[in-house]
Amino acid sequence: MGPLSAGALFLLLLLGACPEARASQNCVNNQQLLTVIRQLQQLLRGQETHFTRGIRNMRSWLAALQNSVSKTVSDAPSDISECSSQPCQHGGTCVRGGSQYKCICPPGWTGSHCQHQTQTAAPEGLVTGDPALSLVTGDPAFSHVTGDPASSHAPRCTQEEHLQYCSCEAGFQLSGDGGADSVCLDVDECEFYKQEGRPNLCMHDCVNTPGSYHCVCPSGYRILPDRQSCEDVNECVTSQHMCSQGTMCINTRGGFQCVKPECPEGNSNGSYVKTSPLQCERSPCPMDSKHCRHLPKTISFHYLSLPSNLKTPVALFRMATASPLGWPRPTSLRFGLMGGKSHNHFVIQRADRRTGEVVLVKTLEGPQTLEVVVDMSEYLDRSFQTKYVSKVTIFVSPYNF
Ligand SMILES: [Ca+2]
Repeated sequence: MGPLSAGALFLLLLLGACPEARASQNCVNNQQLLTVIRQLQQLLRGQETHFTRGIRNMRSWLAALQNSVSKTVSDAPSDISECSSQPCQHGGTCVRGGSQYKCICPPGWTGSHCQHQTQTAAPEGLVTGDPALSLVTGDPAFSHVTGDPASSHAPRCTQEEHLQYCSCEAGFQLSGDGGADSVCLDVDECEFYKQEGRPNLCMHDCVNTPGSYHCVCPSGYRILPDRQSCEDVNECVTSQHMCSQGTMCINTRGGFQCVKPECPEGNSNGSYVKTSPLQCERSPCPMDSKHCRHLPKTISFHYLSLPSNLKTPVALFRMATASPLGWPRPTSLRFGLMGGKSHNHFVIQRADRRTGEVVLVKTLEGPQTLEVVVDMSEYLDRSFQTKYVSKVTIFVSPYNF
């Protein structure tokens, strides 16, 4: 046994962050910087959505305003009793409102006097009615026609003198050059924003719908109230997992894992007992067994869930002694990577005098699972005292979130 009791020392593992005051300044700054960068990215995404909604609202508002202005120009009657002259054609109903009247047209007819058939081609001299969209005319995203009949319809047109003004509802755009055969075509927002240099509308996938779009998340994620971002579902707390008895549920990004940490099998040199679901402790060594004293005093298990393509290098976790160094405590510590699957993805470095830090140095693309084993040995005047081992399993999501 080393000079320290198990209670005098603990293994500090900081998963995915280094918030401790003891952390090296460098690590804290990098982590804080990453947090700020992520917050800024989130803010940008919010702004993009806000901007898109703004454009949509503006289109809607302009279309409504144009209709209203056109009607004011062409509908203004000289006499409020004009309804008696039956101004509404094709079975339209004349309704008085204040000093004006209005025609409520039957299906298939439009215009201030129900004089236009809605499916009839617009006459020459037609003016496109949606200035907000003129900047994107000619964009392939706006001439997209699907088999869905809801993705195109006749424009809303009003007649003024010899000119016909046509407009489309928000989310639609007049086709072609706005000529006689023009129809209102659905704007494929997903396609439009997929093009280079334009922001992503959705964190994962975008689904175009007639007049609009919506975002969808992959299985294992839920959409957030911003209708754009995806958040992992924690199956372990929602009881959606099917982990059998004796196994532990570990939440991962986009899923979950059932794990069963096992202690090494005992032999004549030493044996282990499970002291908690995630820790094994070596049984006391015989007085004369030097080999036993070199076995890890504790073996602890840790699980991390990471997104794909995390920017590297990034510190993933730390291992430290809580006790101050120096007599009668250990005078020095040594840290090492003991291998484990894909250990070449990691390096270990000193964060400070009593803390080791495991750093991911290769970009990981999911889905994949890695394992890294870290050991920390205590020395007293260059003489080995005790070793502690942490086994870290890393689950990498197939997505960047
Ligand atoms: Ca999950």
